[in-house]
Amino acid sequence: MEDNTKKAPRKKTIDPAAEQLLKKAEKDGVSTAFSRVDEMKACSIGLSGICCKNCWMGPCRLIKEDSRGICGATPATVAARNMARAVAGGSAAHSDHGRDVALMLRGIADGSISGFQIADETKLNNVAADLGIETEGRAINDIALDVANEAVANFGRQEGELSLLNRAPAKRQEIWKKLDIAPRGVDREIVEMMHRTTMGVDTDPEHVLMQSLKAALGDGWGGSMLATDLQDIIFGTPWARRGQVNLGVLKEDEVNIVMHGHEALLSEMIVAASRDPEIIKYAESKGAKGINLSGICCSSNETLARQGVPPAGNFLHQELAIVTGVVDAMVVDVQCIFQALADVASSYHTKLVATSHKAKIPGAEYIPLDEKNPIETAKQIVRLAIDNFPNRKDYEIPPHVSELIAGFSHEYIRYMLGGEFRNTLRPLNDAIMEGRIMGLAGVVGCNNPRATQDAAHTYIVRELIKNDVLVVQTGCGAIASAKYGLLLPEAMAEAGPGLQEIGETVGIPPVLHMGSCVDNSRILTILSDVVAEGGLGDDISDLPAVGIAPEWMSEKALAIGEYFVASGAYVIFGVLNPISGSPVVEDIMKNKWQEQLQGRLEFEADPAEIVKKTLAHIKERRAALGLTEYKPGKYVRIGAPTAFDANSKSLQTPHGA
Ligand code: NFS
Repeated sequence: MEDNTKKAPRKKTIDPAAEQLLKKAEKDGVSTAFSRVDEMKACSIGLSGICCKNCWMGPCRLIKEDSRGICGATPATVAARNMARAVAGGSAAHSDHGRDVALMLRGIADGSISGFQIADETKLNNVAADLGIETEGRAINDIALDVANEAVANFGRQEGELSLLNRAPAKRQEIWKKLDIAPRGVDREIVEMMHRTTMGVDTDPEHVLMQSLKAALGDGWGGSMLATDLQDIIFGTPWARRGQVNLGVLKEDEVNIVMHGHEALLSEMIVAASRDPEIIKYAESKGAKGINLSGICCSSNETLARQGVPPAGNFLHQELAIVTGVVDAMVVDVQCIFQALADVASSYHTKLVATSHKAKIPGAEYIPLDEKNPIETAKQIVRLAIDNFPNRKDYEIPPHVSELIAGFSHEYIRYMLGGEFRNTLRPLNDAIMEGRIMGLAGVVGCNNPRATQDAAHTYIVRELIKNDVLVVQTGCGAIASAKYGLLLPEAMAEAGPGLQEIGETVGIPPVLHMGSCVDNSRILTILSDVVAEGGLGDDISDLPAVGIAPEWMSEKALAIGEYFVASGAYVIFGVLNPISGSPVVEDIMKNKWQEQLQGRLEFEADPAEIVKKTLAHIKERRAALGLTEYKPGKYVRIGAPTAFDANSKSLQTPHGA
């Protein structure tokens, strides 16, 4: 992909709302990630993965294949260790989030946290069954306590295996056993990864990377999966719902609170506090017509999917939201939060509020969430935002808002396809087998200011749906598609004829919003369920499916990429290649992993190439399964004339020809 450095503002994004606010930021003399990227040229040695900073004899820059570090480390060892440490970092972030949710469930169940009830008892019983916990005739709180304790035990377990690995196809579990990468405990694999990559321990690149897969599996099938499942139990399992997106959701006559970060607890509490009649009255007493909540990043995906709170945007919108001048408070917890938010906020009236005991931000107000009584902290924060409402000065709200549908949990997808009593994935499997749906793609991950915001996301998604590939999305990728209307059933007009037929039958969009980044675990569950449903092989690696992170930037994205590979998926990352300095490591991740795991990880900067590789892989998987050859045009495109049209005007296709 083209380097984004030194481009005029309009080239930095395809989003007209972002474009408008970049001009305002420039006029206001405010720097953003979009402008700072111009000043910060990436170090080519660090970027290609061959700078070693693991001890202070260096840093050693291994610019040639025969370069050696002071300890003798090769470029392959260094690139493998850097990748592995990034995966450990990403896995730690998701998993520490999951641990806190498990501790919260325990607190709710034993009564030490007040003000909560279990929102989804069915999910509690289902998760309990997967964890081997008896449910028959037991009180809800007793089941919840056992579920929470078992979840907590998964983090610190020293021996054995994570509980939810049993959701994977049997063949996949065998592969993990054979390669000794079935994680024992979530924490243990991350700690071992950090130990093995410290100076003078594990220097065999293949061996180092194998442990990175084990740590990543602990994220996907452990930390993230528990975060998703337990958040569903506490706050409710997402169900499809309409919503809105983009900076135009901010309101000039209401108190605007933007929730940014990751953990559902904070955002759910702010939602609850903002609905309190006394708080609403307080807002009115300050001249506001109400309290308007919106979100950024994964906090936003969580509250969108469960409460319908609109996202103000994805990762690169965090500073731009403040630049509007109407955000009375931005409330943050952990992950993907720019330190620069405090600087940007100081140029406007916005109060930046840090709420996690794990994350203080210089320049931000610090109001740590009282974990035993979080609603009271949330009310304090909402009042602070209300008090700030009269301090607004000049402002500019871009007019851009798009409609969307979000909330496709795997439970909802099964319900949608089979109804209340026969919930099933059978119609999905049949559609793939018949070739109406050519295959599946998970298009996930971040924005990266080194690439044009949303350009690769939307290009890839559009090309895939055009080719009858059903797309599922999470994280900032899902918000990207939402901004351009791709999460609406109407977007089926851009889909291929086979996918359109499915849309007509089930009423779904061609792109399904499955939640936040920890909810990538929902994709693991659904892929396993598709395998279990039958007719598409006996492992995730048999499925005509690909994972793509077109605009990634985070260690968490690398962890997700690796756990999908370890689960048997072909995964492609866009923008840049963090291991390009070592052809040996590239070969391991592509070819060796293909041999061992029937999954591989590739870095490909060109979005057109990503589409090509995706479609080729899907076709190849279909052929291996002996499925009907994919023939575009075999099915009827919505609105196209049908055989009936020639004879009878009354039998036109549903939208009329
Ligand atoms: Ni995912 Fe969610 Fe967005 Fe990237 Fe950050 S918010 S956890 S890491 S930037 S998709």
